[in-house]
Amino acid sequence: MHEPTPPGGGSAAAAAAVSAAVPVLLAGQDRVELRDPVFISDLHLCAQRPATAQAFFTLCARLPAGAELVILGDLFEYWAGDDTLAASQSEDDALARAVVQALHDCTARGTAVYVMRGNRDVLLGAQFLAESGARLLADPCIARIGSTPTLLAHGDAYCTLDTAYQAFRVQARDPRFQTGFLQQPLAERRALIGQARGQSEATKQQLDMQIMDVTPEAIAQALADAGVRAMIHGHTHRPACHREDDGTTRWVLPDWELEGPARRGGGLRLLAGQLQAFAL
Ligand SMILES: [Mn+2]
Repeated sequence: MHEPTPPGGGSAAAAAAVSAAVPVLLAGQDRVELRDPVFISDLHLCAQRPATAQAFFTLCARLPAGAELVILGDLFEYWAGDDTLAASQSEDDALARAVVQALHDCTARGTAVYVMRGNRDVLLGAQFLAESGARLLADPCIARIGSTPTLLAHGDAYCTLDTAYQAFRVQARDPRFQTGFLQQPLAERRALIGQARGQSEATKQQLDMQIMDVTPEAIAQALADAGVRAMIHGHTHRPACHREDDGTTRWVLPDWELEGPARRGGGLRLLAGQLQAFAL
């Protein structure tokens, strides 16, 4: 979905599916109270990464009742639409159902699940939320973690040096673009996303590493707009805790890759009132 896709001649059923896919967002600056949160992002789950998916299932199964699983985008490698959950044309369909089941098991046990859309799964919609029991977080939103108001974001909005990506980001979040895209048959959407991912990988290899990271100006502006001094985001795959001279703190979540020898993954959790990174 790198290029604009004209709306196809969708049937009434397709149009109904599209309207059902438009989620009810929490308001942009809703305050979410988190008491025992576990933050993760950028798992990039797909059938081709079974060990990573298994690590996610294991984490879900171990979360206690009363905890909150907070997923800050790119849970999935890609999301072609919620009709994935009723499809059987790809191994990724079954994986998607298993992920939704794992999230549902969490919510059924009393572990709240919050999901923010990332750039890869920006089309996560109402059916995904209904079947998983997850609540959708706006990007960005403010969470009160213990007593600290903290800005939560996926992070891609702050990579402002990548102007081509920012133009695409605006388009990918345009409801009219999404509606047109979702009216295409699922197989065509998959093909279009596959093409876009191929282009994206090729482009990334040519981009300066600095362009792929957030800019300090964008982060400072986001914190000022929100009126907070702490934030958590993912997307850049550069896990860190940046404690700045101005007293602000910015946590960056790791991506997950558990297939090869270079295993990595983990997140952030609250221990004794302090955020702490954990590795898998
Ligand atoms: Mn991302």
